[in-house]
Amino acid sequence: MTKKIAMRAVLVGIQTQQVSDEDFTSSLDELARLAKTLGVIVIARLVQKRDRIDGAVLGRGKRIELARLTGGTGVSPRGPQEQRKKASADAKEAMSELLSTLGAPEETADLVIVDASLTPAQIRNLSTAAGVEVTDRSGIIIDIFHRHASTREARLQVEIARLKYQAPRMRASGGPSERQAGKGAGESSLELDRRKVRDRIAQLSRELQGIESESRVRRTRRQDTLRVALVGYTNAGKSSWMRRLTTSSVLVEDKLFATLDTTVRSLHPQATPPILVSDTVGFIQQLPHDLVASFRSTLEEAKEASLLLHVVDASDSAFVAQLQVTREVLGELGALEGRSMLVLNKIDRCSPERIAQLSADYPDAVQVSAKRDEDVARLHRLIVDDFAGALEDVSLIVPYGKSALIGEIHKRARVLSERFEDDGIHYQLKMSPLEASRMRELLD
Ligand SMILES: Nc1nc2c(ncn2[C@@H]2O[C@H](COP(=O)(O)OP(=O)(O)OP(=O)(O)O)[C@@H](O)[C@H]2O)c(=O)[nH]1
Ligand SMILES: [Mg+2]
Repeated sequence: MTKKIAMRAVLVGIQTQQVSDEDFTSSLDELARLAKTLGVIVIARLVQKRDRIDGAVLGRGKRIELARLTGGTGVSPRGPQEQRKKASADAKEAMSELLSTLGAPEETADLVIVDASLTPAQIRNLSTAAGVEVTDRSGIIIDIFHRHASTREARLQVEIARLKYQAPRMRASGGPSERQAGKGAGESSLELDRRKVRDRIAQLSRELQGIESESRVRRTRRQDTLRVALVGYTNAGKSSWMRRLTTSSVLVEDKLFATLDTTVRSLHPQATPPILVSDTVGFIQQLPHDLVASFRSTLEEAKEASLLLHVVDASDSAFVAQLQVTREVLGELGALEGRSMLVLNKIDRCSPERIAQLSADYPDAVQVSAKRDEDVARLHRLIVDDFAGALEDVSLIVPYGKSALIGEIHKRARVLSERFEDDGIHYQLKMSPLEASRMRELLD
């Protein structure tokens, strides 16, 4: 999509039989929020019930209704050129007749957003009928990511996903897709353009690999540390909790995909042994596959954490589906094996009845609000206790010749007792099994 500010869009939802009215509406609401995040103004919603989405995307009547709002003809003629020309001219005439009878719409749009995953051919057909640019859910999400990515790693990840999304949608001449691919003047062959895009993807992927191995080194360095990762649907409140648990100043916004980069900070007040907290990119239904793949390394953070805090917006009526989506993607990433805690957030916005229902449905979850100090203290304690439960009772003797290790022990373990004997200092400790074996190696 182009960077024009304040584009005006028509949202199109196609309800197939399998989808309930409630899920359908909440998905369309979410698409409206995605559009808003991009600064796009939604002027109308157009809904159609169909068994499946065919090549024309919408039925004839709906296409005409749409074209009336976007200044198109409502048709996407096929066949030999002569035939197409004639069909277009007829359709144009029919549309101007319709407009003169019905009157022009109050507002018109320059973008159509379809709440589905469309093929390049479907996008082209609908775009011809509407006379304006057409994009789908993936396209919008990729645009948001593109706009919000700030670190080099995130930028590369998004750019790769964007090029992969655009490559099959490129056209030989004219059309919106050409602008997106950033094609210079003078080149005309579609093949050449496609090859350039492939080369660019390969180049960016190499760059990304370099950065990824750096982050891998950083992560390896952190490996011995206890880590908790905040994961969950976009806008659930992960960054709010990052702020509260670490007193860092990460971005918190009532926007979808405010966070695209993983940040890692120390828990505050700090526990012994130290615990690191990471904030991660949020999930959404139908997250484009290329984006999931691109963000794999960012989400490694979640995979390597020993505790996942799965944050959900308990005040959102669609949260059960959101919970499911997050679990699915985490499962795909192989990040569901460790310990996890379900955090029902924004409880301050839930009615007593809802809270009672949540308690019954999710007896093991914690109900909190990031806005309440006492809840911050409570979740902090739960995290520390959770790790304490995962710590082992360890006895160690540090000979006096190795007293340099004493500092390490105090930093990495909770010291239960410390006795000075003839053969060295006798420790009773609580520490992670990993740390314990590392410490034993150092003592050998
Ligand atoms: N009322 C209420 N609002 C909250 C709570 N937690 C977060 N919010 C609000 O929810 C919005 C989203 O919060 P973020 O912390 O940015 O959410 P996120 O999960 O990091 O979202 P992304 O980074 O976009 O995936 C912000 O407007 C927060 O102020 C809460 O417990 N209660
Ligand atoms: Mg965030």
